[in-house]
Amino acid sequence: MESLPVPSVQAMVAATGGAHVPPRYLRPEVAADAVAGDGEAAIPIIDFERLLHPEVCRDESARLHTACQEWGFFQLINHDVPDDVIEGMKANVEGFFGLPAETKKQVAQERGQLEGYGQLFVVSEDQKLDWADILYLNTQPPQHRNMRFWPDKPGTFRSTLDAYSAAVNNVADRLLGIMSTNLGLQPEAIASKCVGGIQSMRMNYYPPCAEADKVVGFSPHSDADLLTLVLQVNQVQGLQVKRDDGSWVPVRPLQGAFVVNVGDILQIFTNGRYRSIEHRAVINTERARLSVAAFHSPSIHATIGPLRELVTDQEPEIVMYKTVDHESFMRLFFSAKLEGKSFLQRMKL
Ligand SMILES: O=C(O)CCC(=O)C(=O)O
Repeated sequence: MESLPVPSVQAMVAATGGAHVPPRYLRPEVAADAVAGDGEAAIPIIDFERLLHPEVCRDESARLHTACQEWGFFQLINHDVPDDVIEGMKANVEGFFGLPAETKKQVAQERGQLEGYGQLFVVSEDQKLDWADILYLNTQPPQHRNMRFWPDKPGTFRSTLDAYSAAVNNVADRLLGIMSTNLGLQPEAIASKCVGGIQSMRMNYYPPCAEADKVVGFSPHSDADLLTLVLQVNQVQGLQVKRDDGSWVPVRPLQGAFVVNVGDILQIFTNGRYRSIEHRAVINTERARLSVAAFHSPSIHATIGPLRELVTDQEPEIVMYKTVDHESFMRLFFSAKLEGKSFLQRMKL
Protein backbone atom coordinates (compact mmCIF):
# COMPACT_ATOMS: atom_id res chain seq x y z
CA MET A 1 0.00 0.00 0.00
CA GLU A 2 1.32 3.43 -0.90
CA SER A 3 0.42 6.84 -2.31
CA LEU A 4 2.44 8.47 -5.10
CA PRO A 5 4.72 11.27 -3.87
CA VAL A 6 3.42 14.83 -4.42
CA PRO A 7 4.91 18.25 -3.62
CA SER A 8 4.17 19.94 -0.31
CA VAL A 9 1.34 22.45 -0.79
CA GLN A 10 2.54 24.39 2.25
CA ALA A 11 6.00 24.80 0.68
CA MET A 12 4.46 25.77 -2.66
CA VAL A 13 2.32 28.46 -0.99
CA ALA A 14 5.32 29.71 1.00
CA ALA A 15 7.27 30.05 -2.27
CA THR A 16 4.54 31.65 -4.40
CA GLY A 17 2.24 33.33 -1.89
CA GLY A 18 -0.57 31.00 -2.97
CA ALA A 19 -1.78 33.36 -5.69
CA HIS A 20 -1.15 30.86 -8.50
CA VAL A 21 -2.96 27.52 -8.46
CA PRO A 22 -1.26 24.84 -10.61
CA PRO A 23 -3.67 22.97 -12.96
CA ARG A 24 -3.43 19.71 -10.98
CA TYR A 25 -5.17 21.40 -8.05
CA LEU A 26 -7.84 23.27 -10.03
CA ARG A 27 -11.38 21.97 -9.46
CA PRO A 28 -13.62 24.84 -10.57
CA GLU A 29 -16.73 22.62 -10.49
CA VAL A 30 -16.73 22.94 -6.67
CA ALA A 31 -17.90 26.56 -6.83
CA ALA A 32 -21.27 25.42 -8.27
CA ASP A 33 -22.14 23.21 -5.24
CA ALA A 34 -25.00 24.29 -2.97
CA VAL A 35 -23.78 25.04 0.58
CA ALA A 36 -26.21 25.63 3.46
CA GLY A 37 -26.01 29.11 4.98
CA ASP A 38 -25.82 30.11 8.66
CA GLY A 39 -28.81 28.86 10.64
CA GLU A 40 -30.08 26.62 7.81
CA ALA A 41 -28.83 23.22 9.02
CA ALA A 42 -26.33 21.90 11.51
CA ILE A 43 -25.10 18.48 12.58
CA PRO A 44 -26.50 17.30 15.96
CA ILE A 45 -24.72 17.98 19.26
CA ILE A 46 -24.37 15.07 21.69
CA ASP A 47 -23.41 15.57 25.34
CA PHE A 48 -21.09 12.80 26.51
CA GLU A 49 -21.69 13.58 30.20
CA ARG A 50 -25.44 13.08 29.67
CA LEU A 51 -24.82 9.78 27.87
CA LEU A 52 -23.15 8.51 31.06
CA HIS A 53 -25.58 10.07 33.55
CA PRO A 54 -28.12 7.52 34.92
CA GLU A 55 -31.04 9.99 34.96
CA VAL A 56 -30.75 11.43 31.46
CA CYS A 57 -28.75 8.83 29.55
CA ARG A 58 -31.83 7.30 27.95
CA ASP A 59 -32.83 10.55 26.21
CA GLU A 60 -29.30 11.37 25.14
CA SER A 61 -28.73 7.79 23.88
CA ALA A 62 -31.88 8.09 21.79
CA ARG A 63 -30.53 11.35 20.32
CA LEU A 64 -27.23 9.62 19.59
CA HIS A 65 -29.06 6.74 17.85
CA THR A 66 -30.98 9.19 15.64
CA ALA A 67 -27.80 11.15 14.86
CA CYS A 68 -26.07 7.94 13.69
CA GLN A 69 -29.06 6.91 11.57
CA GLU A 70 -29.87 10.25 10.00
CA TRP A 71 -26.65 12.27 9.93
CA GLY A 72 -23.78 9.86 10.55
CA PHE A 73 -22.14 12.92 12.11
CA PHE A 74 -22.35 14.80 15.40
CA GLN A 75 -20.33 17.11 17.64
CA LEU A 76 -19.45 15.53 20.98
CA ILE A 77 -19.29 17.98 23.87
CA ASN A 78 -18.37 17.39 27.51
CA HIS A 79 -16.17 14.41 26.66
CA ASP A 80 -13.72 13.78 29.45
CA VAL A 81 -10.44 14.18 27.56
CA PRO A 82 -8.61 16.71 29.76
CA ASP A 83 -8.08 20.22 28.38
CA ASP A 84 -4.32 20.01 28.77
CA VAL A 85 -4.23 16.88 26.58
CA ILE A 86 -6.34 18.59 23.89
CA GLU A 87 -4.41 21.85 24.04
CA GLY A 88 -1.09 19.96 24.03
CA MET A 89 -2.13 18.08 20.90
CA LYS A 90 -3.18 21.27 19.14
CA ALA A 91 0.09 23.03 20.02
CA ASN A 92 2.24 20.10 18.87
CA VAL A 93 0.43 19.68 15.55
CA GLU A 94 0.75 23.42 14.88
CA GLY A 95 4.36 23.20 16.00
CA PHE A 96 5.12 20.29 13.65
CA PHE A 97 3.64 21.94 10.55
CA GLY A 98 5.40 25.19 11.51
CA LEU A 99 8.84 23.52 11.28
CA PRO A 100 11.12 24.16 8.29
CA ALA A 101 10.35 21.95 5.26
CA GLU A 102 13.65 20.07 5.62
CA THR A 103 12.86 19.13 9.23
CA LYS A 104 9.40 17.84 8.35
CA LYS A 105 10.91 15.77 5.53
CA GLN A 106 12.81 13.73 8.13
CA VAL A 107 9.52 11.86 8.68
CA ALA A 108 8.43 11.83 5.00
CA GLN A 109 6.52 8.82 3.66
CA GLU A 110 8.63 6.17 1.96
CA ARG A 111 7.67 4.10 -1.09
CA GLY A 112 5.56 1.07 -0.25
CA GLN A 113 3.90 2.36 2.91
CA LEU A 114 1.40 4.95 4.11
CA GLU A 115 2.78 6.37 7.34
CA GLY A 116 4.62 9.67 7.53
CA TYR A 117 4.52 13.21 6.17
CA GLY A 118 3.08 13.50 2.65
CA GLN A 119 -0.33 12.68 1.15
CA LEU A 120 -2.65 9.68 0.73
CA PHE A 121 -4.85 8.24 -2.05
CA VAL A 122 -2.73 9.55 -4.93
CA VAL A 123 -2.77 6.65 -7.39
CA SER A 124 -2.10 8.25 -10.78
CA GLU A 125 -0.01 11.08 -12.22
CA ASP A 126 -3.03 12.79 -13.82
CA GLN A 127 -5.34 12.70 -10.79
CA LYS A 128 -6.49 16.03 -9.30
CA LEU A 129 -4.76 16.77 -6.00
CA ASP A 130 -5.96 18.02 -2.62
CA TRP A 131 -4.78 21.39 -1.30
CA ALA A 132 -3.22 19.96 1.86
CA ASP A 133 -0.26 18.21 3.45
CA ILE A 134 -0.71 15.49 6.02
CA LEU A 135 1.08 13.46 8.66
CA TYR A 136 -0.38 9.95 8.93
CA LEU A 137 0.59 7.64 11.81
CA ASN A 138 -0.48 4.34 13.33
CA THR A 139 -1.13 5.11 16.98
CA GLN A 140 -2.82 2.07 18.60
CA PRO A 141 -2.07 -0.56 19.68
CA PRO A 142 1.37 0.75 20.70
CA GLN A 143 3.15 -2.24 19.09
CA HIS A 144 1.81 -1.07 15.68
CA ARG A 145 3.68 2.23 15.96
CA ASN A 146 6.60 2.90 13.68
CA MET A 147 8.61 5.46 15.62
CA ARG A 148 10.64 6.16 12.46
CA PHE A 149 7.70 8.36 11.36
CA TRP A 150 6.88 9.92 14.74
CA PRO A 151 8.37 13.43 14.76
CA ASP A 152 10.75 14.14 17.64
CA LYS A 153 10.26 17.88 17.07
CA PRO A 154 8.55 19.65 18.76
CA GLY A 155 10.18 17.89 21.72
CA THR A 156 6.80 17.07 23.34
CA PHE A 157 5.21 15.69 20.15
CA ARG A 158 5.61 11.98 20.93
CA SER A 159 4.53 12.05 24.58
CA THR A 160 1.57 14.31 23.74
CA LEU A 161 0.40 12.10 20.88
CA ASP A 162 0.74 9.05 23.13
CA ALA A 163 -1.52 10.62 25.81
CA TYR A 164 -4.00 12.02 23.26
CA SER A 165 -4.24 8.73 21.39
CA ALA A 166 -5.06 6.75 24.57
CA ALA A 167 -7.63 9.32 25.73
CA VAL A 168 -9.45 9.48 22.38
CA ASN A 169 -9.39 5.69 22.04
CA ASN A 170 -11.13 5.45 25.38
CA VAL A 171 -13.90 7.86 24.31
CA ALA A 172 -14.38 5.92 21.04
CA ASP A 173 -14.65 2.59 22.93
CA ARG A 174 -17.33 3.95 25.24
CA LEU A 175 -19.28 5.50 22.36
CA LEU A 176 -19.20 2.15 20.52
CA GLY A 177 -20.53 0.43 23.68
CA ILE A 178 -23.48 2.84 23.87
CA MET A 179 -24.11 2.45 20.12
CA SER A 180 -24.16 -1.36 20.53
CA THR A 181 -26.81 -1.05 23.23
CA ASN A 182 -28.79 1.39 21.07
CA LEU A 183 -28.78 -1.22 18.29
CA GLY A 184 -30.26 -3.82 20.67
CA LEU A 185 -26.94 -5.67 21.02
CA GLN A 186 -24.83 -6.54 24.03
CA PRO A 187 -22.71 -3.49 24.96
CA GLU A 188 -19.54 -5.36 23.98
CA ALA A 189 -20.90 -6.67 20.62
CA ILE A 190 -18.95 -4.17 18.52
CA ALA A 191 -16.09 -3.75 20.99
CA SER A 192 -15.45 -7.52 20.97
CA LYS A 193 -14.49 -7.17 17.30
CA CYS A 194 -12.03 -4.51 18.38
CA VAL A 195 -9.88 -6.43 20.84
CA GLY A 196 -6.49 -5.28 19.62
CA GLY A 197 -8.39 -2.65 17.59
CA ILE A 198 -6.47 -0.25 15.45
CA GLN A 199 -6.29 3.51 15.74
CA SER A 200 -4.51 5.68 13.19
CA MET A 201 -4.30 9.45 12.99
CA ARG A 202 -4.25 11.81 10.10
CA MET A 203 -3.05 15.32 10.91
CA ASN A 204 -4.18 17.71 8.19
CA TYR A 205 -2.63 21.05 7.26
CA TYR A 206 -4.69 23.05 4.74
CA PRO A 207 -2.80 26.16 3.57
CA PRO A 208 -4.83 29.23 2.58
CA CYS A 209 -5.46 29.83 -1.11
CA ALA A 210 -6.34 33.10 -2.86
CA GLU A 211 -8.61 31.08 -5.19
CA ALA A 212 -10.08 28.94 -2.44
CA ASP A 213 -13.31 28.29 -4.37
CA LYS A 214 -11.34 26.53 -7.13
CA VAL A 215 -9.49 24.00 -4.94
CA VAL A 216 -10.47 21.26 -2.47
CA GLY A 217 -8.66 20.58 0.81
CA PHE A 218 -9.88 17.02 1.16
CA SER A 219 -11.83 15.35 -1.66
CA PRO A 220 -15.36 14.13 -0.88
CA HIS A 221 -15.10 10.73 0.82
CA SER A 222 -16.43 8.61 3.61
CA ASP A 223 -14.03 7.10 6.16
CA ALA A 224 -13.23 3.39 6.01
CA ASP A 225 -13.24 2.85 9.78
CA LEU A 226 -15.83 2.28 12.52
CA LEU A 227 -15.74 5.68 14.15
CA THR A 228 -13.68 8.84 13.52
CA LEU A 229 -13.11 11.57 16.12
CA VAL A 230 -11.88 14.83 14.61
CA LEU A 231 -10.29 17.65 16.56
CA GLN A 232 -10.55 21.05 14.91
CA VAL A 233 -7.17 22.48 15.84
CA ASN A 234 -7.63 26.19 15.17
CA GLN A 235 -11.38 26.76 14.77
CA VAL A 236 -11.07 27.79 11.11
CA GLN A 237 -14.15 26.34 9.41
CA GLY A 238 -13.75 24.01 6.45
CA LEU A 239 -15.35 20.62 7.10
CA GLN A 240 -18.61 20.07 5.17
CA VAL A 241 -21.06 17.16 5.30
CA LYS A 242 -23.14 16.05 2.30
CA ARG A 243 -26.90 15.78 2.63
CA ASP A 244 -29.12 13.43 0.63
CA ASP A 245 -30.20 16.30 -1.65
CA GLY A 246 -26.55 16.82 -2.70
CA SER A 247 -26.06 20.06 -0.75
CA TRP A 248 -23.22 20.56 1.75
CA VAL A 249 -23.64 21.52 5.39
CA PRO A 250 -20.67 23.35 6.98
CA VAL A 251 -19.62 22.12 10.41
CA ARG A 252 -19.26 25.04 12.81
CA PRO A 253 -16.89 23.59 15.36
CA LEU A 254 -17.76 24.14 19.01
CA GLN A 255 -14.82 25.00 21.24
CA GLY A 256 -13.36 21.79 22.72
CA ALA A 257 -15.80 19.45 20.92
CA PHE A 258 -14.91 16.43 18.81
CA VAL A 259 -16.61 16.08 15.45
CA VAL A 260 -17.53 12.39 15.36
CA ASN A 261 -18.55 10.43 12.29
CA VAL A 262 -19.71 6.92 11.48
CA GLY A 263 -17.30 5.10 9.15
CA ASP A 264 -17.90 2.54 6.39
CA ILE A 265 -17.15 -0.43 8.69
CA LEU A 266 -19.88 0.66 11.12
CA GLN A 267 -22.29 1.06 8.21
CA ILE A 268 -21.37 -2.48 7.11
CA PHE A 269 -21.49 -3.97 10.65
CA THR A 270 -24.95 -2.47 11.18
CA ASN A 271 -26.08 -3.58 7.71
CA GLY A 272 -26.87 0.03 6.81
CA ARG A 273 -28.69 1.09 10.00
CA TYR A 274 -25.94 3.62 10.77
CA ARG A 275 -24.71 5.75 7.89
CA SER A 276 -21.22 6.71 6.92
CA ILE A 277 -21.70 10.07 5.24
CA GLU A 278 -19.66 11.74 2.54
CA HIS A 279 -17.71 14.77 3.72
CA ARG A 280 -15.00 17.08 2.40
CA ALA A 281 -12.78 19.94 3.51
CA VAL A 282 -12.78 23.33 1.80
CA ILE A 283 -10.09 25.99 1.98
CA ASN A 284 -9.94 29.43 3.57
CA THR A 285 -8.64 32.38 1.54
CA GLU A 286 -6.70 33.93 4.43
CA ARG A 287 -5.87 31.38 7.09
CA ALA A 288 -4.37 27.93 7.27
CA ARG A 289 -6.67 25.32 8.77
CA LEU A 290 -5.53 22.30 10.83
CA SER A 291 -7.37 19.22 12.02
CA VAL A 292 -6.56 15.86 13.57
CA ALA A 293 -8.69 12.86 12.59
CA ALA A 294 -8.45 9.74 14.79
CA PHE A 295 -9.72 6.62 12.99
CA HIS A 296 -10.87 3.60 15.02
CA SER A 297 -11.11 0.20 13.35
CA PRO A 298 -11.48 -3.41 14.49
CA SER A 299 -8.49 -5.67 14.96
CA ILE A 300 -6.69 -6.49 11.73
CA HIS A 301 -7.73 -10.14 12.35
CA ALA A 302 -11.46 -9.26 12.42
CA THR A 303 -13.77 -10.02 9.52
CA ILE A 304 -15.68 -7.08 8.06
CA GLY A 305 -19.31 -7.85 7.25
CA PRO A 306 -22.80 -7.29 8.68
CA LEU A 307 -22.96 -8.45 12.33
CA ARG A 308 -24.77 -11.78 12.49
CA GLU A 309 -26.91 -10.59 15.43
CA LEU A 310 -28.35 -7.85 13.20
CA VAL A 311 -29.28 -10.01 10.22
CA THR A 312 -30.18 -13.49 11.49
CA ASP A 313 -33.89 -12.77 11.75
CA GLN A 314 -34.06 -11.20 8.31
CA GLU A 315 -34.31 -12.77 4.88
CA PRO A 316 -30.84 -13.54 3.50
CA GLU A 317 -31.36 -11.24 0.52
CA ILE A 318 -31.61 -8.29 2.91
CA VAL A 319 -27.94 -8.69 3.85
CA MET A 320 -26.47 -5.66 2.11
CA TYR A 321 -22.70 -6.11 2.25
CA LYS A 322 -20.04 -8.72 1.55
CA THR A 323 -17.93 -10.18 4.32
CA VAL A 324 -14.18 -9.89 3.78
CA ASP A 325 -11.09 -10.06 5.96
CA HIS A 326 -9.96 -6.73 7.36
CA GLU A 327 -6.59 -6.77 5.62
CA SER A 328 -8.15 -7.14 2.14
CA PHE A 329 -10.68 -4.45 3.05
CA MET A 330 -7.90 -1.97 3.94
CA ARG A 331 -5.87 -2.85 0.84
CA LEU A 332 -8.93 -2.15 -1.33
CA PHE A 333 -9.57 1.16 0.45
CA PHE A 334 -6.06 2.57 0.10
CA SER A 335 -5.54 1.42 -3.51
CA ALA A 336 -8.01 3.83 -5.16
CA LYS A 337 -8.46 7.58 -5.20
CA LEU A 338 -11.12 8.95 -2.89
CA GLU A 339 -14.37 9.36 -4.77
CA GLY A 340 -17.38 9.93 -2.56
CA LYS A 341 -18.83 6.62 -1.43
CA SER A 342 -17.58 4.57 -4.36
CA PHE A 343 -15.55 2.33 -2.05
CA LEU A 344 -18.60 1.30 -0.02
CA GLN A 345 -20.46 0.61 -3.28
CA ARG A 346 -17.83 -2.02 -4.07
CA MET A 347 -18.64 -3.77 -0.77
CA LYS A 348 -22.35 -4.03 -1.67
CA LEU A 349 -23.80 -7.44 -2.47
O1 LIG B 1 -10.28 18.36 8.14
C1 LIG B 1 -11.30 17.90 8.62
O2 LIG B 1 -12.02 18.51 9.41
C2 LIG B 1 -11.77 16.51 8.25
C3 LIG B 1 -10.68 15.62 7.87
C4 LIG B 1 -11.15 14.30 7.40
O3 LIG B 1 -12.23 14.13 6.87
C5 LIG B 1 -10.25 13.16 7.56
O4 LIG B 1 -9.08 13.36 7.97
O5 LIG B 1 -10.73 12.03 7.26
